[in-house]
Amino acid sequence: MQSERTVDRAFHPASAPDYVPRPQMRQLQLERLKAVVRRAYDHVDLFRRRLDERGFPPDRLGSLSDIQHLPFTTKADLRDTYPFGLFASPIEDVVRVHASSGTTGKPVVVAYTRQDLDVWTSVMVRAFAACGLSRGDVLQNAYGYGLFTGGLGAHYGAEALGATVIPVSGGNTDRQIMVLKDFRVTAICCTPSYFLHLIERALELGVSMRALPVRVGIFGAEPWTESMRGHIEAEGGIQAFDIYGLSEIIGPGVAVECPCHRGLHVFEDHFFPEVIDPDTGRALPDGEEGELVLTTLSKQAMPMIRYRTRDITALAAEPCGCGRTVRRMSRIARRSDDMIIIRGVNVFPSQIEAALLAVEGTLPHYRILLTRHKGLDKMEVQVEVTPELFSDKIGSLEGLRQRLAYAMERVLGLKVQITLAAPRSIQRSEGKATRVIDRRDPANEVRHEDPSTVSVP
Ligand code: DLL
Repeated sequence: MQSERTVDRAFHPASAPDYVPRPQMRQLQLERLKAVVRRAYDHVDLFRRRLDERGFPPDRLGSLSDIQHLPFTTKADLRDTYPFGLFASPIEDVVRVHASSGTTGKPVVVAYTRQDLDVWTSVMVRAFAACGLSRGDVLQNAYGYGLFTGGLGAHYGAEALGATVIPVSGGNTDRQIMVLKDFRVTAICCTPSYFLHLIERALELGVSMRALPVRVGIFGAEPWTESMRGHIEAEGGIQAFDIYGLSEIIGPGVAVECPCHRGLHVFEDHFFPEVIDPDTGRALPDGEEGELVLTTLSKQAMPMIRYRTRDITALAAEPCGCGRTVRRMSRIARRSDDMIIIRGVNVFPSQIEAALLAVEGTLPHYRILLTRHKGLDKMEVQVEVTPELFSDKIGSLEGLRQRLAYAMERVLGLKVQITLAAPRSIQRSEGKATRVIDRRDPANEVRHEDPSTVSVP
């Protein structure tokens, strides 16, 4: 309905598929699913072998629910076929390659045909339009340019939208602040942790982000919480939107929030979402939380059939106040593989972030340090405190420490050592933040960052 669409500041014609009636969308999805499975079967050994093993040739696909008969694809499959083994297009048709490198082993390589890049650009146009951007906006693109998909993905989308793009890339923080200030920037995209760093550095340079014309931030590539959004919006004087994506599927632009901020709309005409029980692989109904599985519906160079993302979410089909009909997924607060098991208790970093930020006096800069003493696991949470509190009497610091320890024990059911750190003492990230440092096995120190990350220069 047109009146509901006006919630968005800018409706871009490319956004039309976001509003199609559900039966029409499902019809389109089925047609595309059949075509993509056929393409994968005909051109990729791995998919052909797996479908043959299941006795499920592509022409048996009769309805969307038949998708559950298709085999899953995992990151291990990408590694095993490194670098080009899952390509469904000859190299002459591949016009771009990106890669996300892990801390160990070979990177995951992904490929795009000309048409794939056009699709990517179109979903990014829809993403930016959903965040209220339009022609006339000046976007500072501080996602890293390079093998990481963030920089170029956002770049072409914003240009196609008609916005003015500043391709500043990640890092060089003082220059970022100069650009923000001097180029009349109205929107910025980067990781949420890097935006926090920008706010803080700007203040040190005597620049208040709140006083600048920047009004929108489009943040993603790493998990962040509602509490973090509250902090970012208050300190940055902006409206913050969550954008989700992953290299294996396309890059940024799989899903994005609209101004209602009630979950992220998935661009379902190109990416078919399912949520499964990560232990059994069983599909879960809308509303239930589980692992997000995505199938690309239009990818040519590298189709992905039922890719297990490891990201935990739930799908919502109810109508959204913005008028979009495409389903929403809840924000990704955690991955199935970022769970820390400490003395038998399961802990997710997002629970720690939410508990920390709920206590007044802390800053959203923290690290989780895991060690082992005489066979017993220990968890230390280091968190920065506000400068006012830090220069205050020892008594108030001790009071804060106790409140934090109590909040942590209540949320996690676990005693946690709290260390209050001086403002600016915890290392800042320019791309994806590293929150967990696991020193339980010193010979094999593990940093719990997404293994698919690339460090953004
Ligand atoms: O991070 C693509 C991207 C770039 C998304 C810029 C958004 C903005 P990868 O490096 O392959 O791709 O990492 C993908 O990052 O599986 C999630 O675990 C995590 N992730 C991405 N966006 C979000 C988000 C890019 N909004 C992995 N919230 C994914 C939480 C996110 N986690």
